[in-house]
Amino acid sequence: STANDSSADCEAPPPSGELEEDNVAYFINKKLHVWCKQPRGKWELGTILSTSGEEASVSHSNGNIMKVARSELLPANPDILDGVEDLIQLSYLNEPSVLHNLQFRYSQDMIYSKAGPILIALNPFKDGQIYGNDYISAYRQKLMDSPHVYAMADAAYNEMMRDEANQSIIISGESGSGKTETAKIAMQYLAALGGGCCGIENEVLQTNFILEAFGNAKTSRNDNSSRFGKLIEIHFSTMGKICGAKLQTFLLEKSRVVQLASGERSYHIFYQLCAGSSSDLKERLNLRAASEYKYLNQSDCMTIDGVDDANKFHMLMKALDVIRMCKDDQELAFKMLAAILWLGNISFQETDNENNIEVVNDEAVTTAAFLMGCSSKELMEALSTHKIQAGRDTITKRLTLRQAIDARDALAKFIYASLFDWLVEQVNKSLEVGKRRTGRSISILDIYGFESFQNNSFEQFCINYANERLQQHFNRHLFKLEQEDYELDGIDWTKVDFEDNQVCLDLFEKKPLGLFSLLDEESNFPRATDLTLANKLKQHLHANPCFKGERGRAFSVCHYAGEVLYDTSGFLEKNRDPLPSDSIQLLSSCSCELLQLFSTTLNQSQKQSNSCYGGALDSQKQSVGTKFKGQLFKLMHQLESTTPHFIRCIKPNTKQHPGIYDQDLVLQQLKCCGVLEVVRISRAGYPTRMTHQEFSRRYGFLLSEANTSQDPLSISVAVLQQFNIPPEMYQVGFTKLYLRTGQIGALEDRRKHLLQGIVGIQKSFRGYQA
Ligand code: AOV
Ligand code: MG
Repeated sequence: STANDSSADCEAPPPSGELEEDNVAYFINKKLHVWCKQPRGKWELGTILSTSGEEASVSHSNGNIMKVARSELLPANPDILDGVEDLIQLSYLNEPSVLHNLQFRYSQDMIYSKAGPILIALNPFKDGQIYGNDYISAYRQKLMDSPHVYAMADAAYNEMMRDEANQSIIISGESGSGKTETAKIAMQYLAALGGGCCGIENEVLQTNFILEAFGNAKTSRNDNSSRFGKLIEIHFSTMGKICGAKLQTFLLEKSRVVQLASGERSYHIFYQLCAGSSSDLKERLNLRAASEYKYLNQSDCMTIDGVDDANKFHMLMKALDVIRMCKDDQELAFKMLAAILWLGNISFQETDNENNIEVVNDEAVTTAAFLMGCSSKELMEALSTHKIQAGRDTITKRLTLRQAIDARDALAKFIYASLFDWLVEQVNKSLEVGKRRTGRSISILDIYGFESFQNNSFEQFCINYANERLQQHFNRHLFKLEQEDYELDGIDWTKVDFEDNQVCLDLFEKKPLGLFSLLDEESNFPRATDLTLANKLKQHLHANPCFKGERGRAFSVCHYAGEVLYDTSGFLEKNRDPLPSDSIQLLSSCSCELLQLFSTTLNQSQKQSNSCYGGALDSQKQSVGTKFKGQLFKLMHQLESTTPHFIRCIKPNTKQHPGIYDQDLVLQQLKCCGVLEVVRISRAGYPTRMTHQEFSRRYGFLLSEANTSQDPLSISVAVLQQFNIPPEMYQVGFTKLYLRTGQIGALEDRRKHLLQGIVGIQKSFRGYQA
């Protein structure tokens, strides 16, 4: 144990947040634990034996004594604080203390913790038996109050009912950290509160299954990775029962339909369809085994351990029934999937020496054309030629192999993305809220967290921008909460500093000189290359402190979560996301109703363009980046009218195994998801808050002179004075006492000592009696 074995010398300076000159002696004296940074970055517990100059001699728990630089030491919390539920309760809020506390809890299967208003969820990678109806009612009846998704969902629900204010639960974290599972757990809680009528709450839960089939895939980091962002807005009746819901999705990863990394799969639905469809359906769609399709077999991975795709397909069909999608529509959707798979098997051959190609007329072409409702000839033409209108004449140009492959893949991607949007629309129709109410909804946002890899491309660029926006929302909310609290209680607010990330957001959003604007400008320019883009960015943005030009096609952005190096390769193409006019033409002439619908929707959003082979972005078409930015603005606008609740999911290891806690990995995520930022903000302020009643009850008896006043406020102030707590370390509010970090430690220490003394006396007294 730490602090109870030395004589009470209360004139020693109370420890402040860091290990500083004036409290090292205190630590040595009291043999208090410190964190000691090891050569490989890990932190280990030890006690300081002595110091000389900038060096300290530290003894570790294994008996080793080492010389360490003083700067490598941080104060550790007393054992009594091991595993506290809220990190803010820690006397010392440094990185190793936060890491240790979470690890301590994780090792005891306590996967949820709080950091002030945030819920931290560590992925257990096992069924912890902490969900289900018994737990739901325990939280509902306040029989349990330890940190849990249920507790947060309950708080959101109660606030909604009490204030008639819309709520949001914002979940973020990196891939595989548990966002989607957490969202489902929150929905499960809300659904258990009951539905208005006809099992609408069950419908809401079933949507998860449908969305996951079409929008999730196995990646190297998560066997069930969501490849899109999702906001579900759940509406409640005046009685507090679910009465409808609305889904919004963001930025589906289209490239996965046509291109797979090794060890990864395409969207679950393709494998489910191939494995689970009835022989009748197989015949109607001319379906083969998944391994016979190039879009699927290009990766070495066709199955997922422990997952039965055929069974999943049956569950999917049930879920589609639950949301009342008619069998005809279901069949249409499956037909589109089969068409995509057959499109992928279409191949090309060169016709002459000039690199001109034609489509190989085989089963792939006939089946794809049949499923799409066009002739093989029409399909072959659209994939191998480009028609240009020149006055009254039409000039037909043959495509090169690269162009033909791109045209084929663009068509497949377009059909899949349109199908996904259509599906979301069908789900929304089925969950539609009768009359649009406000004031009684809870929105749950499950969106990709900050990403920083070796190689970061356009996807990371968009994702990280989204996180930058969410981070600002989060900071402002936190700031507001703190400010309200302080001002209400009459304490001096100016002594607290916050940082904002507006400069970084400006870098992305400013017009005309921001990342998105410049990217669009360059996308409009036919001769532009990724290199000219990079140069343009460097030329115009070098003055922004969050921007750094790098060598060649690269640039860096200083995000709130750290610096990320982006490679502009592919940026222009991904931002333009072209679909050749010939393909658009083809789609509108197909007899398949869905394809007609898709092409009409496309035409509504963009005027038909003449060319995309020049490389330019069609002037009428919105770029992917701009569209995403627009969606995000709308999202932020929606969220701003809600009371937010934040959940940060953390992945304790990359192996997806239970019981492994990788400190470095956790630390890096705590940084990325802003938990350390909260800790920092709390440290800047006065994290320890106790009402005068609580404080005087807990520490009043430590006063050496009996205080004549019974008033809790004057007792509190007397305690602070007796223990020489410097005035800059606390503020006295109307109702509460606000203390800087670390201050409560010294008082607790004193209190424990005195209490132990009392217990000791009682024990010996009892012994005497016996
Ligand atoms: P993600 O949504 O954050 O990743 P998931 O929610 O899909 O991550 O979680 C990944 C896996 O972790 C799940 O399939 C479960 O096996 C396990 N898991 C997560 N949370 C829990 C929990 N509370 N209890 C038990 N197991 C859990 V991504 O969608 O990849 O960003 O794009
Ligand atoms: Mg997910």
